[in-house]
Amino acid sequence: MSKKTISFIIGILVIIVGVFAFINRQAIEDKKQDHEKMNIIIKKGEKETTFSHDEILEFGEEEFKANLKSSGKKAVEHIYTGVPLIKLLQSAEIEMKEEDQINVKSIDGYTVALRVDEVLDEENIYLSYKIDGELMKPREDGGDGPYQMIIRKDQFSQRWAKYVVEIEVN
Ligand SMILES: Nc1nc2c(c(=O)[nH]1)N[C@H]1C(S)=C(S)[C@@H](COP(=O)(O)O)O[C@H]1N2
Ligand SMILES: [Mo]
Repeated sequence: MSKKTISFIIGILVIIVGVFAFINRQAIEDKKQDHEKMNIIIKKGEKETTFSHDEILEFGEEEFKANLKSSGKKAVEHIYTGVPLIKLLQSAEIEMKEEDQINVKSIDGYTVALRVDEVLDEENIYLSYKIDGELMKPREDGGDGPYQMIIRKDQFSQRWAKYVVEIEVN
């Protein structure tokens, strides 16, 4: 291969990597903005629905008690305010089969997988935005919000995703 050909190939590779980096950065930036605007995105395949905080409130908020277990600490009971997660999926007209998986994605890349039967239980899985009557602070301000997924029937909070931005069904 001539030097020219090699330079050409390297040039093309640099461009490809650059384009991917750009697309990736754009996707991260979009997610950050949704996080700041208190939006939640529901996704299945090509279909994407964005809910604002006001739209989420219309699903009817509920208050409930749940035990928060932080790592290295004893569980502490708190009062949470939120809406059942299933309401968002229903409103976005997401069809689910028994074997589907619901991936709850957070701004820090954390992902929690839920089964369809768990999500169908309205008294179990909530998209929560208040703790003890106060709006949850976003991650930048040292909070667990603006949204945290509360799984009431799960005593370990490992799956209680903090800073939730997107729910993807597949
Ligand atoms: N987005 C996000 N959610 C998360 C985590 C995380 O790293 N990122 N950690 C989980 C774990 S392992 C625990 S124990 C609980 C409580 O975390 P804390 O101890 O930082 O309060 O949050 C869960 N939710
Ligand atoms: Mo944990």
